Amino acid sequence: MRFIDKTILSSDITPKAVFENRRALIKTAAAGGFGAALVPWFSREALAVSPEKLSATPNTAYGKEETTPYKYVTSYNNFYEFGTDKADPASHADSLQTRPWTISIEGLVKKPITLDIDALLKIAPIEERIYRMRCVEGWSMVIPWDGYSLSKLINKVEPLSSAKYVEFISLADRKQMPGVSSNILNWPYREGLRMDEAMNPLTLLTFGLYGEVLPKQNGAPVRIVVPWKYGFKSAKSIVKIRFTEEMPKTSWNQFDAREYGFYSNVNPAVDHPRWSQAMERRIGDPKGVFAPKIKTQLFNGYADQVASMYAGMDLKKYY
Ligand SMILES: Nc1nc2c(c(=O)[nH]1)N[C@H]1C(S)=C(S)[C@@H](COP(=O)(O)O)O[C@H]1N2
Ligand SMILES: [Mo]
Repeated sequence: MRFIDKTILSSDITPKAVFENRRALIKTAAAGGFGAALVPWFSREALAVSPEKLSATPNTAYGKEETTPYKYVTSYNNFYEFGTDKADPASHADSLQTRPWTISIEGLVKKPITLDIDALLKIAPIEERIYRMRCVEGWSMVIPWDGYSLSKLINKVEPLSSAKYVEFISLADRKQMPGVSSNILNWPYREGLRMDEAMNPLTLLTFGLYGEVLPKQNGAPVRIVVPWKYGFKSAKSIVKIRFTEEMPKTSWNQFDAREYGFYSNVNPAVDHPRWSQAMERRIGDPKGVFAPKIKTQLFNGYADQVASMYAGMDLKKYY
């Protein structure tokens, strides 16, 4: 793994370089050039279909950190509709049909609408923003996402004043998603945000990463990205966005309400009942498992942009 890390320097992480690298990996793997244990993980990723470009204008106001190499972003995933192992989404998500794809925006809005994915893409200019992502399990990545602020879409549908929350509902189709046959979660995968959280400019309606259309394992063709909250709040492959008066029920909260609260803001001072949340392991660190863990920041480092929404709230109670 460390040998491969050296083949991609952070300075040449462009989609093209990544793609060429993947081709080189296929050849090396086919020639038996890696340790046997490495071959399945990398060759699966290497054989992924060649990605489709998505033009996006970088918006560096949101961050300039060094990004996690593409190969990790697209091969170490959580997407339980395709299995519970980190490698499952990359190996099984090929069966997901991402076109045609429609998304319906409904509930407490003046102008409910059903949009085709191509129409949705045209609502606002696509920006590329580098966000830190922190999974509740203790790992993190830095990902250049391509999308626009969800607020742009919300303004179009004109929520009623009674709309207090937004619910995100993922596709759940047994035929395309083998994991949906297991009852590990309550399908469809559902997540939610309070209205002010959904309107916060950081909340990104996301169509791509690294200047390419979202790989299926990352939630194609459209997902949400909420970088100050644990990763599970960022629902993938969304088919419905619903505005509600009541706090939506969410799949992980139904799984275990004590472990997965509705807010789930990244907070090093509030432990998960079964483990500490004080530290994180950055995936793709060249030192691998020997890399020192790093400190997790309150609101994942986005306090300047989001803390005011929680002023006066007891974050231990509203976890
Ligand atoms: N529909 C759906 N969305 C999901 C998940 C899932 O299992 N199903 N997993 C979540 C979790 S736990 C994380 S950490 C992120 C991972 O996103 P990534 O694989 O693009 O990094 O997706 C989130 N969105
Ligand atoms: Mo996660």
